[in-house]
Amino acid sequence: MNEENTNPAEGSTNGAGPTHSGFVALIGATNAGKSTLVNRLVGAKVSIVSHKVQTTRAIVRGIAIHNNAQIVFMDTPGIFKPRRRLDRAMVTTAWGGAKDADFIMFLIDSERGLKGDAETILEGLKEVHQPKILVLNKVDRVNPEDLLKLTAAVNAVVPFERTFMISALNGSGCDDVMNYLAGALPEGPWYYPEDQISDLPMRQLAAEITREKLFLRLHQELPYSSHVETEKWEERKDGSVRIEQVIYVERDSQKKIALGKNGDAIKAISMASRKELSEILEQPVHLFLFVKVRENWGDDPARFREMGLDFPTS
Ligand SMILES: Nc1nc2c(ncn2[C@@H]2O[C@H](COP(=O)(O)OP(=O)(O)OP(=O)(O)O)[C@@H](O)[C@H]2O)c(=O)[nH]1
Ligand SMILES: [Mg+2]
Repeated sequence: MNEENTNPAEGSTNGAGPTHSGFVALIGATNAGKSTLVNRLVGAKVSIVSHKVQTTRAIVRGIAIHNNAQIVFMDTPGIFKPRRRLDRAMVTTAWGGAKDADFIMFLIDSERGLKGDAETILEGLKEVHQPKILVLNKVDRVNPEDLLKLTAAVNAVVPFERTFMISALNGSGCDDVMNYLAGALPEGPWYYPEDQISDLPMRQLAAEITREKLFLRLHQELPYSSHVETEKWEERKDGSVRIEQVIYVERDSQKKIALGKNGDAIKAISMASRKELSEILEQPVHLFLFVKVRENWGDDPARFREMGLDFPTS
């Protein structure tokens, strides 16, 4: 945080014209690459990514500055057909994010096209009245002709202001998106100090990083019934930090999976998480992971609050 600059709009652009700012919600099916794109546009990891579906659970704001504009990207959970209570909370949150935004970015995995959830979301977007842009992602995986067909098919249902073809993974086309948004967002003061890139408290980002490693390591075995919380954060005199986290699972059998044979899984998860955390924090990290069973945490309102989600009552 820049303590001296209490009014974020002041002095931020070196006098080069008025400032612009606004919120841009990324909406799309799960696994479309929304979090990858937010990290790319912000230029730092603010939201976790995995090859599994339903990685993002709550709205994460990633903040980028481009030209005179401060663009606040709202990474939302992917939209899909909800089954469990947690699913419903995630999907409601994603649509809620769209309502709060100045701009909507609808992200499609070009390889999948409108198959499955993307088509349902597109229908839902008819009712959303903010300006919308279409972003066809993963163009590194498809041939250009298919992209033109997809562009036409999507715009025939909902007309978008613009269509962009990008790869969030290798960055192609991403500058065009930034240039467009920076010019299109309304004039106004910046919402955050210029050196802030996320609104997620460090404790929560640290929990998310561990959850990402858990997802990556236990992709087949561990279902979505896991949740990570940071319980202790202790800065030490020698400049290092001691972090204690708990991985909550719903059943004893899941605890065994999270620990792995001879503790192999938890060790690997801990090592990967510690490595990334010490890079982000730029200080040595001592990470202690514990696995606990908390039956039906997926029905516990307190856990939802901790994740930044509203608790659906039905
Ligand atoms: N080939 C390719 N893969 C990509 C691209 N963008 C994202 N991916 C991959 O797609 C997978 C899903 O990415 P995420 O960013 O987690 O997707 P998401 O839309 O945030 O998913 P949820 O949070 O589950 O809704 C990851 O394995 C990414 O590496 C891209 O441009 N090209
Ligand atoms: Mg995500």
